[in-house]
Amino acid sequence: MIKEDEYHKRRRKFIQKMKKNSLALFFSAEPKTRSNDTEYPYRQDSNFYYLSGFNEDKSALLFIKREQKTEVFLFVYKKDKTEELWNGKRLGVEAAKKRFKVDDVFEYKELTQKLKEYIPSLKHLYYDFLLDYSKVKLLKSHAKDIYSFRNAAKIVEAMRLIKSPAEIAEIKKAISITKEAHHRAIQTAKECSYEYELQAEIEYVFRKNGAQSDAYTSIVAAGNNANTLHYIKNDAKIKKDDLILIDAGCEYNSYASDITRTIPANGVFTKEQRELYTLVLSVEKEIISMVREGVLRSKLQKKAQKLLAKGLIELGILKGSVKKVIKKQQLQKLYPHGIGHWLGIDVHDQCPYKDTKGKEIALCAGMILTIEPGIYIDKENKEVPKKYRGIGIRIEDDILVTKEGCKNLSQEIVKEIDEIEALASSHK
Ligand SMILES: [Mn+2]
Repeated sequence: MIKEDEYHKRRRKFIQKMKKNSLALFFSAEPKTRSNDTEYPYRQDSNFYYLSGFNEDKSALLFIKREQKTEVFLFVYKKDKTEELWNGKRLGVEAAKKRFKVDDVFEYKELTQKLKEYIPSLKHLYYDFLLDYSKVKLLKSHAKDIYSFRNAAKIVEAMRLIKSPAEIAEIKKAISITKEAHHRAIQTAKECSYEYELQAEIEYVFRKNGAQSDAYTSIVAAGNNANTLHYIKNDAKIKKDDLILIDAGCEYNSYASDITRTIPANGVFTKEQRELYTLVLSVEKEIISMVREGVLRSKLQKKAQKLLAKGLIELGILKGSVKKVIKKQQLQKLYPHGIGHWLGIDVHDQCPYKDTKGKEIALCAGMILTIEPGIYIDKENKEVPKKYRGIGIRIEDDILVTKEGCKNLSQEIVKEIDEIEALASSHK
C-alpha cells in the first residue's frame, strides 16, 4: 500500500505548481447507477485518488495558496449509523484527521460554505474541466472576480507520468496476478467450449488472489472475433483450430495491468498461425528492445509499422515495397492501432503525450507503457491469401523505462510458441 507520506508529498508538489492567490478543488467520483437503484462497483476518480489515496465518494480536496500561506483541506462524508447499515462504514471526520496530513478535515456538506468564504478573495480557480456541470456551477457561482480558470486535472496528469517505487510495486503486484490468470487460460483453453468459460477462468484468478477488479473488461476473442479490436461480448463458441486473443488484466489497489496473449484453443499452433504469430512476436521483442530514455513513442510506432510491413510482404500477404504499403494505408488495414499507451491508475493512463508546447514527450525513467503490436486479418478480407483469413493476433507487455534502458514487468508471462504449447500440454 502507498503510504500517506507519499500522498502528502504529491499534494505539496501540486501546490507548488499553483499560482499565488488561487484555489484548487478536486472531487471524488460519483457512484454510477447500473439500473433503477443498483449501482456499479464504485471506482474513485483517478486524480483525486492520486492526491489522497481515499476511496470514498462524497469527498473533496481543497487547496488554497495565498501570498505567504498554503492550506489543504479534506472534506469527507459524515458517519451515520443508518446509512452505514446499508452501505458500509465510512471513515468520518475524526478518523480522517488522524489518517491524513492535511491542515483540516470537514464534513462534506460544509464545502459550499467554505467555497463561499474563500473564492471571493482569490484570483485563480483550478478544477477538472471535465467536471459535472452542477459542480462547476457551484464553483463558479462565487467566482465573479476570478481572473483565470485553469485545468487542475492537467497538472496532476503530468505528475502521474513518472511512477514512484511504491506505484511500480503495485503495478508489479497486479501483473503477477495477471500472469497466473493468463497461464491458467493457456492450460484450460482446451476444456472451454465458449469464450465466457475462459473469461471465468481468468477472472477467477483475479479475485482469488485479491485483485479488487479487472482493470478493464476482459477481451476473450476466439477466431475471427479477434479482428474486432474492442470485442467484449465473449459469448461465442470456440472452435478447435481457433486462436484465442485474450486481452485481460487485473486492477490491484487501484493500479492496472494490461496484458494480451494469443493462444491456440487446442494447445497447438497451425502453420499459418505460427507464421503470423512469429512475426508479431519478433516485432514486439524488437520494439521492447528499443525502449529507453529519450526515445519517442512515435518512433516506436514507425519502426513497428516498418517491421510488420516487411514481414507481411515476405509472407505474400501485402504486395509492393515497405514504403508503399505504409504510405497507401494497406498496412493500417491490418495494423490499425498505436504501439502502446501509458499504464498506471488508469489502464490507458490519463497522462499527457505532448508537453504544454505541443511537442511529443520523450520516454523517461519511471514511465510505464504498454507495447502491443498486432495483425488482424478479417475472414472477409479478400485481398489476403485465404489461408490467413480469420486470424487476429496481438501480444502486449507492460514496460518500465529505466535509467539503463527498460524492464519488461510482464517478462514472466509466457509468449514463445514452445512455451505456450508446453504449458498447454502440461495440464491434463
Ligand atoms: Mn493495452
